[in-house]
Amino acid sequence: MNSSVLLEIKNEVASLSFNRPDKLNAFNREMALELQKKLDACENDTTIRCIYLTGKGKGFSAGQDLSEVTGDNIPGFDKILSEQYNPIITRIRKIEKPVVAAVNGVAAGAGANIALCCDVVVAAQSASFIQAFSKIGLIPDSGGTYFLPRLIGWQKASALMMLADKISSEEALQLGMIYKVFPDEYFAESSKKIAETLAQMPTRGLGFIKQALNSSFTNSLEDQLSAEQKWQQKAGKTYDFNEGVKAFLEKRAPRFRGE
Ligand code: LHQ
Repeated sequence: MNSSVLLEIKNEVASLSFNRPDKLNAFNREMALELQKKLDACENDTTIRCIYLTGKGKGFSAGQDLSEVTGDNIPGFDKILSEQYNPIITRIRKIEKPVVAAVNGVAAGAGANIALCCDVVVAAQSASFIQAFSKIGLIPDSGGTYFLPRLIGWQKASALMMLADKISSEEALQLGMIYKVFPDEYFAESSKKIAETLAQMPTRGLGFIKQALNSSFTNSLEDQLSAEQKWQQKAGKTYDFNEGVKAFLEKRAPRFRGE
């Protein structure tokens, strides 16, 4: 049976592709648990230095598979969030490796918010983003109410969450929601290149940048300065820091190992 999340490793990049294309890669329980399992495998494999998340077919992900949340025997939303979505978001933020979201098509509901919690978010020209939740009486979950106001500001986040407007990748770029947009015909290649570049950089340093950013919006200045001090000390003890400085002084390209 084809897995709902495909894993391919090449050039030290682990590509994870959502694989329910007939449903625009909507998440059923199995797919949410499979994504968690594969994220764990990527975290533990030291040969993987960047994770690249994308979708098979036309969509990135349409969020929760709505056919699983109707009828009499549905699990409570408390269970769905604590078992399926919250662990995906916390894993992506905690993994000390860069995670690139390559949004190849529509990203709706939890699908959009999984993309937005990643470290670098790029989208194809024809992709779109929609905080679809309010259309069915729900609130943005999967970190939407945390990341979106931080990315684009309170007012725009509030309006997008309430109106559930579908916005193009160009609009998302202008709002500061995502990093770059690439033409559809070059999207796979251009987005993968970003992941491959990150995979050759000082992985541990990138992981520390991520940890420092995680605390940035909730810390006081003093606390954040202390956090920087803590992560910088760790960064200064890595092989790659040593190699980076040596290479600079020797006027040659560095050969980082991710150590
Ligand atoms: C789908 C879905 C889908 C099933 C497209 N489910 N089949 C957390 C906690 C607890 C409960 C609830 O949820 C959550 C988190 C959430 O994510 S809530 C938000 C859930 N997502 C949505 O409400 C989005 C629903 N989908 C849409 O609004 C549209 O499909 C979008 C805007 C994503 C794309 O529109 P189109 O490009 O026009 O595609 P389409 O609507 O024709 O969809 C293509 C197929 O995919 C279609 O199936 P069919 O058999 O008719 O070809 C859809 O039924 C199916 N599909 N989203 N979420």
